[in-house]
Amino acid sequence: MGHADQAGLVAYELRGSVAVLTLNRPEKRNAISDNVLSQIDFCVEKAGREARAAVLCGAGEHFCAGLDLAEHAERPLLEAITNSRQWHRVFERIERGSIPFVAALSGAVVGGGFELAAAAHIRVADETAYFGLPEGKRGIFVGGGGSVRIARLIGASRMADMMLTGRVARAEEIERWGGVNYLTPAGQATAKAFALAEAAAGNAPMSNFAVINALPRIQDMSSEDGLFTESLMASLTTETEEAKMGLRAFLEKRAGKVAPDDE
Ligand code: 1HE
Repeated sequence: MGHADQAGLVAYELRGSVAVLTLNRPEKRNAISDNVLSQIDFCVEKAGREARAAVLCGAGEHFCAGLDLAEHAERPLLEAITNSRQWHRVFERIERGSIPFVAALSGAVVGGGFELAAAAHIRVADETAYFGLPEGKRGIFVGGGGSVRIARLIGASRMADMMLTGRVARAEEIERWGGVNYLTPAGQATAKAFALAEAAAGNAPMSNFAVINALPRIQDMSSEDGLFTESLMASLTTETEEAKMGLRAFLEKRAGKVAPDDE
């Protein structure tokens, strides 16, 4: 099926330099079917070409109910593996692309929906958000990168608890565990995520690229290799025109100072 046939499953809008991607299947709680996944891929690629940051959110009350279970029930073994690998490829494009993604979370952030959120660089949850990993209850395992990304965010032990017992964590709990970066009142996650994306969009693209691509890889290196890689990245970013302008602007007192937020 061509992308045009699936248009609408993920809404795409470019607002200034920020792309807003909205999972748009509220009647199925934004469950991720093959077509939704391929639309996410298409929109992520488009955002990478024309935006400097992106917001990922869901239409309706729920961010995402995870994998489309109706479709998955029909899948033979080998297809289940290749399908999981496809999720990995698409989420990898979010996590290791060149622009930052901010996820705005409300209602159900469940299974593959949590895995998708974990591939973003910053997560904002409103107070209605709840997080579950019901794979155990469904007789399956995470397949969208959760065992790596969610385990790193909240810890493998907390993730195991959620999967083994069906524990559903509220937004404040997940924030305490490191799974989300910001909490907002109900209905305000997308506005907050957009403001954060706009702030990130104002950075030098090379700096954002380094944060997205070097920082997480350095976590997988030895300290020695990490520090060496950091020096290489630091020298590379310093060579960019943006760095020269940014440093000069501060020294000539044209740039903003560092100050704590008002909130
Ligand atoms: C779905 C899905 C889905 C809803 N696949 N169709 N994910 C889950 O195990 C979560 C399953 N869903 C739920 O627990 C609930 O639907 C919610 C808590 C998310 C929302 O509840 P509610 O009361 O607002 O909605 P609902 O009435 O349960 O669902 C509305 C419709 O969406 C209904 O279809 P309808 O045709 O009867 O109207 C549901 O069947 C449909 N729906 N969720 C398919 N997930 C890469 S591996 C990842 C592994 C996983 O993600 S496992 C976790 C899967």
